[in-house]
Amino acid sequence: MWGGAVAAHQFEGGWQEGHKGISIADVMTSGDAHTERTITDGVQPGNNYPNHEAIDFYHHYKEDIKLFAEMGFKCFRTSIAWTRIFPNGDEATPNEEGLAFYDDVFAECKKYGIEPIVTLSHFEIPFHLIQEYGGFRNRKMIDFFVKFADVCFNRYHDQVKYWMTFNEINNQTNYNNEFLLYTNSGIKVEPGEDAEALMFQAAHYELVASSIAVQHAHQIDPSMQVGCMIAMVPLYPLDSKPSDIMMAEKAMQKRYWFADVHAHGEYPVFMEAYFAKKGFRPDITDADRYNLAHGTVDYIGFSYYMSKTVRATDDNPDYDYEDHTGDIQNPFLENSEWGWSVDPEGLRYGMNWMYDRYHLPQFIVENGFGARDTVVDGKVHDDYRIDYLRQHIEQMKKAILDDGIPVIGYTPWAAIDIVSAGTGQMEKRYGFIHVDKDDQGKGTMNRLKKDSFYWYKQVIASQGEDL
Ligand code: P53
Repeated sequence: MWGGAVAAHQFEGGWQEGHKGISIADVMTSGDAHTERTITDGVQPGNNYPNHEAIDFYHHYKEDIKLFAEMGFKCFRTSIAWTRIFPNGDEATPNEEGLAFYDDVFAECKKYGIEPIVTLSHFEIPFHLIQEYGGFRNRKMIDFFVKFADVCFNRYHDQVKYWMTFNEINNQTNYNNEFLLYTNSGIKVEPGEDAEALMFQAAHYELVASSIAVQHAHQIDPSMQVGCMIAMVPLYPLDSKPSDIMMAEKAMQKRYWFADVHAHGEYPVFMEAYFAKKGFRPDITDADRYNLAHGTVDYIGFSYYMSKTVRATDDNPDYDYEDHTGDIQNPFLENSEWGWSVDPEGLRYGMNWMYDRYHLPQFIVENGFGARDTVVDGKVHDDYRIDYLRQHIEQMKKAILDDGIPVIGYTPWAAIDIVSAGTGQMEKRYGFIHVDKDDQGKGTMNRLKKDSFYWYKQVIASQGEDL
């Protein structure tokens, strides 16, 4: 299935429409390539919160879905904003206006034969659950998430067959990055706290919540397929030096054990050994282990943008992987303005690596190139984006045809220009459709087809033959 992807908080806007509650995305200001987004204590006056309005899909959804249909989309990946369904997260009953909005969106997709693909939690935890319960540092979050998932499965199982539980659950491997721990788990680290220990506990609760949701989905409607969602950023050794090879192996384990639990239903031995070595005693019960074993995922959903490179150093004899360990420039690759390497072959490598390990169908639910675009005479000549996507589709074809990997679909990021998750910018653009809005929030919001729109239309029409 060819299509495109977005996430609710990055494109819907309408942050207070239909009794929607405040989400963690609503308290993040705008940054840029060199400035981190700030997480404020609630919505404070005087700040620029780019997700509040985003590209206002909330009021443009008919026009936008029509454009997706014109490109020939067979599927469309979005998320359900948790705060439209449970504005605070801990209500007894869901918000009917929020549910009705997605009825309309999915019906509009179906009108054109577009299959909706849905992520349940895509950096959109209700802010109230952070304030009241501390986010995923609290076991109660399992129940809140499962309740949200159940409501969505029951309501939409006739419209939505493919689901994912937690978007890029493994981003928080870089637990020292404030943004990544907050968007995955809703955790702000207090002075004196051990961020790594908090991360492992939160991730455990998320993995258990995911495994319960998988079991419920299968009970509610066995035709539903539930996947995990992993950020596949392969970690290469800088050199053929054996210690660099070992560093890369340990780094891959540390970044992908989340998928091991999702797919195999148990913690890999290296993680149990690491907990023992570090003295971490995560709250893991027998019931948790039962659920993990009985709620394994149906497919591996993943994003792919870039690879990173690691090397062994004397001050890290145990090969512990942390954020900075993967910041070495690969001498064979070039980077985007935002420092993301461009590595098409890494997609095929990551797909092979995961297929060897999980033997599950794969769904490439994000892949794309963030770049500045310029509009000249009503046109956007984004050949750099076309080049990026063409090279990645060529590698996907090799993975399917030469390596035999089953692939459910390909939904590049993004169907349309939206707010960047990492920087909050509009001008880090990914879409096939240009939206007239800048980083200051100014613009007409007009939609304009880029060159890549026409190119991707022809790719879909030719089933990937005409690249
Ligand atoms: P932006 C880090 C590494 C890889 C993908 O990212 C990431 C991140 C977090 O920024 O995010 C995913 O907008 C994510 C999307 C996001 C997209 O990649 O920062 O699932 O929500 O928009 C692109 O350039």
